[in-house]
Amino acid sequence: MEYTLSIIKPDGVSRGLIGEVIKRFEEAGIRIAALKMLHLNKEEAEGFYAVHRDKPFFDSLTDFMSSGPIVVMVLEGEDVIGRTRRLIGATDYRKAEPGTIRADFATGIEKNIVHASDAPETAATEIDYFFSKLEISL
Ligand code: FUP
Repeated sequence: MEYTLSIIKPDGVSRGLIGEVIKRFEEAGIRIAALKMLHLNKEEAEGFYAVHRDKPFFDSLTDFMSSGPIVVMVLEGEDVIGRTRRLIGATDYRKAEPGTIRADFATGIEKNIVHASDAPETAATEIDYFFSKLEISL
């Protein structure tokens, strides 16, 4: 079984899309193994997106990610990393496949509703960033 981390970003939470995103995951047969809401401060958002530290969009991205509450989840399923990425769609919502979460709801490259890990190594690091072993129901 595979695990991944997904985040409903501040725009998804403030627009009332928590249920919609979770419904899409569950209807695809993906199991929620852990879930919580939190509000990152700027430093915590910078830590999460540390790989993007040198990118021109880093400051704006971490301002946005610390601008309001988010919902973080551990998702479980076979090939869940790839399946979740396909459900959310491309980073640039204008290039996202029709029917994906980002194609349906994103309003900008930054305000794209949801995050999901892109590979097994990043999934492990990102899950570890938010959850202790005790918080994940196996
Ligand atoms: P993704 O894995 O699809 O979330 O995309 P990336 O890891 O490449 O980017 C992380 C976040 O940075 C994206 F969700 C949105 C933001 N971003 C920008 O704001 N501008 C860009 O040009 C690229 C990404």
